[in-house]
Amino acid sequence: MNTTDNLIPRPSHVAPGDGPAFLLSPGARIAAGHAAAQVAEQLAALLRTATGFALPLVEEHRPGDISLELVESFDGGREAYTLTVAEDEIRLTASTPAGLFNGVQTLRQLFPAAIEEAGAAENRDAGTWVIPAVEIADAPRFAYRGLMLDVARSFFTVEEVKEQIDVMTQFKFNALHLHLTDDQAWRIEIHEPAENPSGLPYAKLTEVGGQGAVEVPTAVPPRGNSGFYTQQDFRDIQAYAATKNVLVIPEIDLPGHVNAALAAIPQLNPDGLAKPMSTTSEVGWSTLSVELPATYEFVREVLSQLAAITDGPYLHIGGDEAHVTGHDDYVAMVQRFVRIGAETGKSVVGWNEFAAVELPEGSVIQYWHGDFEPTVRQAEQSGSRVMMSPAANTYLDQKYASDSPVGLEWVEGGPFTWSEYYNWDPAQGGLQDQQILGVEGPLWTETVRNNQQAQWLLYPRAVSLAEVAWSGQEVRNAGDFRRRLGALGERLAQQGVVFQEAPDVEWS
Ligand code: TNX
Repeated sequence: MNTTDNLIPRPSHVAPGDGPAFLLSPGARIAAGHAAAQVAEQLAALLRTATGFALPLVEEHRPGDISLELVESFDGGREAYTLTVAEDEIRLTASTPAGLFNGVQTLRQLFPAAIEEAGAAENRDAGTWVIPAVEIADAPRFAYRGLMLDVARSFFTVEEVKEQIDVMTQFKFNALHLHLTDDQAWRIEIHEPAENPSGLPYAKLTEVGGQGAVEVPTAVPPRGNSGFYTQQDFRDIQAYAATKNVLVIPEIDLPGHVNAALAAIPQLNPDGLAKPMSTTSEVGWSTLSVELPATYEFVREVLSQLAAITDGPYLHIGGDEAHVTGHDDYVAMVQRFVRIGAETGKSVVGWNEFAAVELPEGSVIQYWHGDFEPTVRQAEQSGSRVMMSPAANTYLDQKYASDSPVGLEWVEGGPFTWSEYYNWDPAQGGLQDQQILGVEGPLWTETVRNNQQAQWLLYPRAVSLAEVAWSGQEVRNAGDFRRRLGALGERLAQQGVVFQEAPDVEWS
C-alpha cells in the first residue's frame, strides 16, 4: 500500500483519514469548471499516460471522480490548496489555478510511483491506482521559489528550458531566473529602435554575442553552446512557464560581466573599439564606462525592450563582481541603472553588491555572499525584499563531491550534498519572513553543457531547496526528508531525470 507520508515539499497539514482508500477506476472523470480547465487537462494528461484510462474532462462530478474546484477566497493565499481523498472522491480546492496546480503536484506524489511509468498500462491490475484517505491543507512559506539557469556561459535551447520547467514544477518551484548575458555571450535579441541617437548596432549583440560561450578544459565538451533567444523565443518560454505557474525573471548583468556587449557595440568602449570576444571563465574583468553617454542610452534601450516582453513584475540588473569598476563609478552607474529599471515599471532585482545604492521601494536584493549586514539594513530602510541564495546553501553549480565530472568547487564549506541545501533557515541575520521574497538556487554553467549534466547537479539538491522554500520550519526535519528523498528516487528514475544518488540516502 502506498503512503501519504512521502510528500516533497512537506505540506503544512496532513491528516490521514480513517475511512477506506480511493481507487481510481477506468470510468473516472476529471470535473472542473472553465477557469480550472487548463490544470485539469494537465492532470488528465499525466494520469492517462500511466493508467491508460480515458479520464475525460466534465463539468459536474459524480462518485469516483477527481474534482478541481475554484473558490472565492482562501486561507493561505493564492498558491494555497486543500486536497481531500476519500473512498468516493478526490477533491482539490484553491482560490486560483496556481493553487490548483500546486495541489495537482501533491496529488501526483500520492499515487503509487508507477504513475510515473509511461506505457505500462496494460500490465496493471485493477487495484493499482489506490490512494489512502487523507486531508491535506497546504500553503507556501515563501512566495518566490526559484531556480536560475545561466544560459550565457552555455546556451540552452527553448526546448531544453521547457524540459527543465517540467521537472522543477513537480516540486512547486514557481520562478525561473534566466541569466541572459555575461562576458562570454549575449543571449537575447534586441531590436533596432526607431530612435537611435548614437547609432548603436543593437543587432550585433546577438549576431556577435550570440556566438560566444565559455571554454573550460575539464568540461565535456570543453566549449559551451552558442545561440540566442529571439524576443519571440523568450515569449514562448515565458508562455509555457506560465502554464505551469512559473514566472520568468530575465537578467542583464551590469555594469560588470559585460564583455560580450563591449565586443558587439564599439561605442560602449572609451576608445570606440570593439573588444574581442572571450571564452575565459575568469570573472570580474569587464565593465561599462561611467562617463560614456552611450552606456545609459544602451541600458535604457535594452531594459525597456526586455521589460516590454516580460510578463512578470521583476527585472534583474545583475550588479555582481564588478571588480574593475571603481567604487564611486559603480555606485554612480548602478544608481542610474536602478532608476532606469524602475522607470520601466518593473521591480528591480540585483545581486547583493547592488545594495550599495539607494533602492526604490519594491526592489529585491538577491543575497549570494559576503557581508549580510548591508542587505539587512537596506531591507529595513528601503523596504526592499530579499531573495536568499547564500552560496553555501543554494549554489547548484557546486560539486557534490570532489571527483564529480561536472561542477565547480570554490564555495567555502564545499563540496555540498542534499543536506547542506536542506539544513538552513532563510530567516537569518535578523530578517523576518515578511522581508524575504523567497529562495533561489542558481545553476552557473561554466562546466554544464546539456540538460543531463544540469540535472546531475540540480537533483536532488534542488529538491532540498524546494522544501526550504515551501515548507515551514516547524514541519521540516532532515532525517524525515532523507527518508522521503529515498522514496522519490524511483519516481525521478521513471521520469528519466538524472540525479546524484547521495550515498547516505536509501534510494528506492
Ligand atoms: C560567481 S555568483 C558569479 C558567477 C559565476 C559563479 C560561479 C555571482 C553573482 N557571480 O559569475 O558563474 O560565481 O560559481
